[in-house]
Amino acid sequence: MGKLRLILMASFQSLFRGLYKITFLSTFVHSLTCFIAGLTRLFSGTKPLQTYAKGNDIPAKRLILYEYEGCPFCRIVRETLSLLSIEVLIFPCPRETLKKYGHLENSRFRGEVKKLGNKVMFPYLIDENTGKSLYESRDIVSYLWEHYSGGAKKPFLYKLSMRGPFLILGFFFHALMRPLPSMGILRTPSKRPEKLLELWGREHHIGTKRIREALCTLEIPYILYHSNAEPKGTLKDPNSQKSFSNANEACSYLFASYQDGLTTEESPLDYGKDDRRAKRPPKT
Ligand SMILES: N[C@@H](CCC(=O)N[C@@H](CS)C(=O)NCC(=O)O)C(=O)O
Repeated sequence: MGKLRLILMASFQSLFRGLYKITFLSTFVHSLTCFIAGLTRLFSGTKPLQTYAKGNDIPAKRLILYEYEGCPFCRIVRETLSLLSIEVLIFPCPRETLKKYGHLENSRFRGEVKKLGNKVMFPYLIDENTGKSLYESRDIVSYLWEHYSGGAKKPFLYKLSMRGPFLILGFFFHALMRPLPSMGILRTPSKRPEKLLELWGREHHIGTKRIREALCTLEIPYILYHSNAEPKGTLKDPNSQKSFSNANEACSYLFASYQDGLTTEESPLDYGKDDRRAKRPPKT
């Protein structure tokens, strides 16, 4: 990663830290930055595929995804799940540190991925319907199309968003626009809820994204429904019987109810400090 890019990202991080402290600006800045991040991904997956509404190929058992919000490879998998309206059980695996690739010490779910797939890399998808487990975002996306698209055609904008330049643009702008550790990048220690939380929404929907970020940093597992059964951005917590449709309220509730320590606070300048020449795990 170029030094200049890291400096730029660190500057944006400081800028946003300041802006979010100004209460009346905070919601506007959240919305604007989520919107720009979505725009640079061409809002891929936000509009469901119409043919899928007929109910073709719905997985009998819910798919399971280990991922985190700050990971661009996880994003393209979520975009595809959203486009195909597939519900999924999410186990959030934010980083413990930016300094080291695949670091695992206190994380709630990273250890499960290591045990199941033998490497700490995301996204990681498990499909109990076929007994398949997959790393590699591109492989997962192809798998989803092959098994759960009902033979539908890929929409033009979705195909475009998967091309190199848009992947790079999306990655870069997302990192600039949503740079704070608590935006689903680094972990915030939390109490684990007994029952799974539930979230309705689509990829790049602003309210849904903000709630996903909070659930992610707090490592709270949840069912993500890509359906219209509830308005987008609805969060339900069966542990307290509470329901929210406002992202500010939902995020405040999540932190007040479950946070149990401080978010790992690092700057993009820490990226790769402890493993500058770390090798990516080999493809299996
Ligand atoms: N080629 C893989 C790359 C996956 C990858 O490098 N994921 C990063 C997150 S974006 C990762 O797992 N990093 C290790 C970590 O988070 O500690 C893919 O397309 O899925």
